[in-house]
Amino acid sequence: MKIQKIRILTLFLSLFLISCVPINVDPIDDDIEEVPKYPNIIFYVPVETNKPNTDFSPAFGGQTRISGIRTTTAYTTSVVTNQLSEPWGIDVLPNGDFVITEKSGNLRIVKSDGTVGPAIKGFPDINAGGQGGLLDIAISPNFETDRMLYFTLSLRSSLGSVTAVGKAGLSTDQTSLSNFTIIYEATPYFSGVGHYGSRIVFDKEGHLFVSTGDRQSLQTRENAQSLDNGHGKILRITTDGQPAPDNPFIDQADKHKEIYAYGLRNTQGLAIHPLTGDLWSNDMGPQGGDELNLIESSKNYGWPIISYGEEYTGLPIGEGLSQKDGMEQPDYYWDPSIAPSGMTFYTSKVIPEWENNLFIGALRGSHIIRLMIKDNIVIGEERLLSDKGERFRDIAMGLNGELYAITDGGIMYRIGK
Ligand SMILES: [Ca+2]
Repeated sequence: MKIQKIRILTLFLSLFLISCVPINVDPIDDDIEEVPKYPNIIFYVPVETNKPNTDFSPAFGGQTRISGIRTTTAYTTSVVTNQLSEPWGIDVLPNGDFVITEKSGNLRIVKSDGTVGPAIKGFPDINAGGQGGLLDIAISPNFETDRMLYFTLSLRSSLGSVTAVGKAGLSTDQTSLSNFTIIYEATPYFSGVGHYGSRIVFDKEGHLFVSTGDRQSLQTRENAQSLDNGHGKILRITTDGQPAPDNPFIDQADKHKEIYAYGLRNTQGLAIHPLTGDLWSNDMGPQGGDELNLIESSKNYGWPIISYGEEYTGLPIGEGLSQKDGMEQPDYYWDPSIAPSGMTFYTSKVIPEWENNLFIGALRGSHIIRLMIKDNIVIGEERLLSDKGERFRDIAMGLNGELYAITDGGIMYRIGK
């Protein structure tokens, strides 16, 4: 009895003392989440705290709002230049200089000290209205010998506009382009000026993956599901614009042989996984339902039949389905939308915890997403540079283990040690 009284008194005394003494606990500790499978990684509550637009249930645990992660290695962020005009695509030359496209139709060479070169012209009739313009850029894997650059752009004709792929040689003094040639057009042309895609990356065989969009119209949206057109697709072409010889529909006369995968809405992010060689992509959902997809040959990614988003009016997309047999589930999705754009895997060991993580520029979200992916499963999400208020359009890794990101506001950031 006496012991119990003492215990109760001690408890009250402790509570009294705790309430008097300022609690010196890092508030972050309150956010820690236990993930037994990865005991060596510190996880936090999910970074997304806003209310979702939809009430879909994910198809599997961790498909959305995964645990948060936080970079512990010290890194700095600096502005390389703020003198760009609507930059869209960035890639890194073997000499460490950056090639950056500007939507209005300029190519710029930017040096790591922030020197911005003059506008390099030489492109054909670009439709730079709406979401169109000079879009992405990829450097030839053999650049040191062939000097070739590959571009996506919205090409204009009397029929409307189309996502197209072109190539040109960069002069050795890096001031001009030669022999710009269109090698592929994702037909049909359409009068609208939205949802062109479009990213372009080389695969490990030296072929080009190109993403296109559904052209942002109810009239063209269904094109993403049919294989007789180039809208809403991942295409795989040779550097001459021919279908890659082992493409899945190469022997089917009624289909576009350039198609590698389909059922996409507006893919503005493509990246090759450094270890597996797999193609990863993101896709802008409507209201909610932005996706991350591991792209496999011949697969249907569901748009506009399945989606974790809704129309901007709040009405369902089609029958309001998020899952259907024969259609791929996103490996990860965001609701509300962050509007994912250009992305890259971090392949350096300079910031060890970033190695093989995926970094994605977010437009609407105004941050850079870092995803930790293990065995093709997203296990953690972090948001970087959210204090900048910028729309991050594309991101690339420099030669010394830094990341470089460009924004719609014309800024190029360096993020690294
Ligand atoms: Ca999908």
